[in-house]
Amino acid sequence: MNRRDFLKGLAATSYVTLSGASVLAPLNALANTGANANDGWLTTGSHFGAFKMKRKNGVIDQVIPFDRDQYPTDMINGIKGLVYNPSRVRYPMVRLDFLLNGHKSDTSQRGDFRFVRVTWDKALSLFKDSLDEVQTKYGPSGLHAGQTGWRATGQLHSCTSHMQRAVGMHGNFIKKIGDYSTGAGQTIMPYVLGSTEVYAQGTSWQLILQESNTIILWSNDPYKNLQVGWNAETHESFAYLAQLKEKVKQGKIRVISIDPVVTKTQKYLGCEQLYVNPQTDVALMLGIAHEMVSQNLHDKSFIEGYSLGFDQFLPYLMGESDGVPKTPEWASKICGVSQEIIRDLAKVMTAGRTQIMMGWCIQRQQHGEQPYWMAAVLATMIGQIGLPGGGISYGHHYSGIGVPSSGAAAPGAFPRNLDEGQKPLFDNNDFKGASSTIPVARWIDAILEPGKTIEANGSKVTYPDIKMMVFSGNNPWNHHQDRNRMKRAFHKLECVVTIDTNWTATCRFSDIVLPACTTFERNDLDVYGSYANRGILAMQKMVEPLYESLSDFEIFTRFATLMGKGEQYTRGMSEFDWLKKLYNDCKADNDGNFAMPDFDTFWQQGYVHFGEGEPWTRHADFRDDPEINPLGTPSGLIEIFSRKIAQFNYDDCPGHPTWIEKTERSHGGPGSDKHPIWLQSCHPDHRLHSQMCESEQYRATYTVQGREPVFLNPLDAKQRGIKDGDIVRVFNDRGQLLAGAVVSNRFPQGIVRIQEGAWYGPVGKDGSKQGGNEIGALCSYGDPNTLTQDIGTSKLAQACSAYTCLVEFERYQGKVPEVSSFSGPIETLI
Ligand SMILES: Nc1nc2c(c(=O)[nH]1)N[C@H]1C(S)=C(S)[C@@H](COP(=O)(O)OP(=O)(O)OC[C@H]3O[C@@H](n4cnc5c(=O)[nH]c(N)nc54)[C@H](O)[C@@H]3O)O[C@H]1N2
Ligand SMILES: Nc1nc2c(c(=O)[nH]1)N[C@H]1C(S)=C(S)[C@@H](COP(=O)(O)OP(=O)(O)OC[C@H]3O[C@@H](n4cnc5c(=O)[nH]c(N)nc54)[C@H](O)[C@@H]3O)O[C@H]1N2
Ligand SMILES: [Mo]
Repeated sequence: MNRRDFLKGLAATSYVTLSGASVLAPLNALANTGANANDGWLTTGSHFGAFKMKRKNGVIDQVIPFDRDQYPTDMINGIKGLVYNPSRVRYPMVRLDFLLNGHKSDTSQRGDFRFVRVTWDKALSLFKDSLDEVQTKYGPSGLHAGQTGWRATGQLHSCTSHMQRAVGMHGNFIKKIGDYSTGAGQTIMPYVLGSTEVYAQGTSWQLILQESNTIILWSNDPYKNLQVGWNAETHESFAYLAQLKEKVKQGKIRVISIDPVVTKTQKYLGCEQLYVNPQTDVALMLGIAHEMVSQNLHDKSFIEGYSLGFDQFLPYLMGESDGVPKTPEWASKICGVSQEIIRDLAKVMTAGRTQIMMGWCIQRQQHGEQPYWMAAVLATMIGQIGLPGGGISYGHHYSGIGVPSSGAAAPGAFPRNLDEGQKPLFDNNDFKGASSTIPVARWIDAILEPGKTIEANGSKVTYPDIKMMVFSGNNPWNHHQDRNRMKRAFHKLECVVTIDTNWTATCRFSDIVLPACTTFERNDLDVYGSYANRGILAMQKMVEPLYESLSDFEIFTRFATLMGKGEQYTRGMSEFDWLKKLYNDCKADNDGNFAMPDFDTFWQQGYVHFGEGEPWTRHADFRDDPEINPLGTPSGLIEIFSRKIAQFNYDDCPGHPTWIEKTERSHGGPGSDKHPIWLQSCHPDHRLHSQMCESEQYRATYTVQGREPVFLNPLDAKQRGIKDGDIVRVFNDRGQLLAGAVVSNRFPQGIVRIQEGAWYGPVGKDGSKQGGNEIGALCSYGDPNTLTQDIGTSKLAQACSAYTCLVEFERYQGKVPEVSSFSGPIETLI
């Protein structure tokens, strides 16, 4: 959507209105009378972009894009529903049996959704009592408060920092390493190219548009995924995608999307799609590499001058080491791409300037390290790494990577850790021989098997015995895999505390739930444009916190005060004192380089602009002189063979990129005789993960009979007697869900998509919300993580493998239960 279309649409449609009367009534009662009581337009920002909001009678009335945003996302239509929706957590609440029996409660009831309203004082003292009990009985290895997630933007209120600083003032706890997004990629790439690559600034789009002949979008859907950013998104990448579309049309740049499905980007650009069997890209890459060698197309002098280990890799490629030459013929049988096309790709990629752009989905599967490593080998063989418009990138679909950075210093944030010299109440660092840091996606494993030792990136990790978890700013009952396994694990926890704005499934499986206000109910500031760092944006409070919700800052100030540490926590500063400090520190850092007005002027203007940055080529300095500018690998060169990884001796991640079969794979792979369909749980087009699923009217624009869509191939649907709009049951041995059929040619046979972030809404055998705690419960809305597999990618990264997942589906014949995801808990009085 471009800006003009958006504004036109705004006038034509009646804008988002408030939902049920139950939301409306208390809302009016709590209408804003605070510091920003005057109605009118204010500035704010979010992952979905920056915008102006109009407040009328103390209620958010209109949301329009910030005037610098030329390509606002359609999701702006969901913003109001983030504040006004029936899923809001209104009061502090405690699970019924936990209130009655504390740490001795019946934990199998967790998830039955029965909660009791309590006062803030009661909730916070229960929270502190639980932490006291865990620290006394078990020490820091009993507490995990280290999960992070996508929170809301804002440098001051970033909620996970508040929780971790305050809980850290009470005592130490287990932390995580890595993330769900790029767990495998960020672990393998430092061995290969010397940095995570995934979070590095990439070659500027201007140069790519000028220099590239061919762009390979590999498992990559930037047109969908650039709608959101880690900071307030500028959407500047879309201007470049528009130019790319033009060049594709004129035949000046050839874009090939290698993806099992027709992506949003492919449709937008009108570019080519190359279908590949899911999870088989390494075979395809090996086939291309084999062809390059047999046709003598590879760049031997680049390989010689800039990389290490091609000699060790070559015998594997040619089949001398294992008797299997990785010919196009061999590859074709696995990946489903014809030999002719594989051969042609080897030619096309080496004929002109070729930019390979990897997406991240491909590494969120078993052995997800391999396609990233092998793609780097391909790029090395092509020999264009470090040239503008050539080589390889691992992030052009993310947070404006490829938009040149302004170069200004960004504002700091509220501290996540304790200040120098501060000591926790329980000053105990004894983790009893267990690891204090565990790979991010292995926490459920740890709860289930405390004391077990696993391999991880060359080290051994011994699982702690976790008894209590605290979550803020992340939604593990969205982001983690295999709900029924999670239920079993949660039975072993004595206490779970969640701080959230909404009744997410994580709240549902907690004991203490604390209501945070949304980012639109507090004052903050943020970087405008994550990697672009285009300026600083004021995030002006739109309305006072609804119901009894509080800002995370206020929640944890109260909590710290309970520990006698209120002053230490806030450093004696209020919300506005902090904002002024963050701003003025940034102003000092930019002094002489980027002009910034005084704080009051900034706050009134709502924005400071840092200007445009200079185009830039990734790895150009390395190409220029690899001795003076070595990569961060052990050898300083691209490592096609890694001695370090080889020394780990992992069967599932050897010393050079390798094709390894998966435990579950469609299109003839293991497990496909029983459950023939590959489930891809890609990132949602109309949400940020689970965020905005709660936005009622907006959700209604894409749901089918009130359920999350499951995208199905027409033949697959027909074979099962399913029509567009039907309710479908999707299942495997791990779980089952209901979703609404969207039959579409964009999805080939044997593949379905259910987007991650669909709120888990389990119901019991009787269809009741209270039965949601049952193992095997049906998800009434369509959360794909009801079905996914909870295994590590390999002994190297131990990362999330959500895309190694097979399912079957059928037309649902039973009595259709009500969706239980969005209406909040069953309130109980005692
Ligand atoms: N099957 C499958 N699973 C996946 C993925 C996949 O592709 N497929 N992708 C994975 C990836 S890459 C990621 S990044 C994760 C994302 O997983 P998460 O980061 O956990 O997802 P979010 O839904 O963004 O969760 C953020 C939570 O913070 C809450 N929140 C927002 N603002 C505030 C606030 O101001 N205060 C407080 N206290 N809370 C707030 C939101 O309501 C929400 O519940 O999911 C992972 N899981
Ligand atoms: N709108 C929106 N944008 C987002 C997010 C969001 O929630 N909503 N989340 C953000 C976050 S946290 C992240 S981590 C990124 C995620 O970024 P990615 O992980 O790159 O995004 P996905 O859209 O899940 O997957 C991209 C493409 O990979 C393809 N694919 C999957 N498996 C395979 C395979 O085996 N082979 C090949 N060749 N292709 C495959 C899918 O069909 C899909 O088209 O997106 C970010 N952007
Ligand atoms: Mo992510």
